[in-house]
Amino acid sequence: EDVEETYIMVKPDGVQRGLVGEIISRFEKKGFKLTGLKLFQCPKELAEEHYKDLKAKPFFPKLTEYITSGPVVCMAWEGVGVVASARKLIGATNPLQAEPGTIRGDLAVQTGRNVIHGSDSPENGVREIALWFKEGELCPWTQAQAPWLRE
Ligand code: YYY
Ligand code: MG
Repeated sequence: EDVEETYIMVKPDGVQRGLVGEIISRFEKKGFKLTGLKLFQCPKELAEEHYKDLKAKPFFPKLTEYITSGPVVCMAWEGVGVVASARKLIGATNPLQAEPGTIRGDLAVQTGRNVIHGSDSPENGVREIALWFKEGELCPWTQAQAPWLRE
């Protein structure tokens, strides 16, 4: 099995609404391993680089304004199948379409305030973690519960 890494970020609305603990808790309980965590005020250039594939979209200026409107919580999570699994835990982009039980389905109502980001592929997981974390900010460690999560 391939161990993957994914970049997860609580967006400014999630921080302002006091949802950080709740969101981290869902990934912890699932059994993934946290390897990076910080509260961070994102500069405009970084928001634009992170969302560069959406540059041509009409909502791009509002999106980068939203992401830079307050501190975000940046996280790196590691695990087998973590990229696709995190996307399932997060739910659909439009929170009104997100299933109950997902983070967006339970905690948000609008696409422009959908509280969380998660990488959409293993390649983007690697790219985004390198973009948001500096050398030395990530912390490799051995998870004591590992043998209780996987045979
Ligand atoms: O990966 P995910 O966050 O679920 O959606 P993307 O299609 O990558 O879009 C990134 C981000 O852009 C989305 O979380 C909210 C915002 N956005 C928007 O404001 N309006 C849209 N119609 C589509 C996306
Ligand atoms: Mg995306």
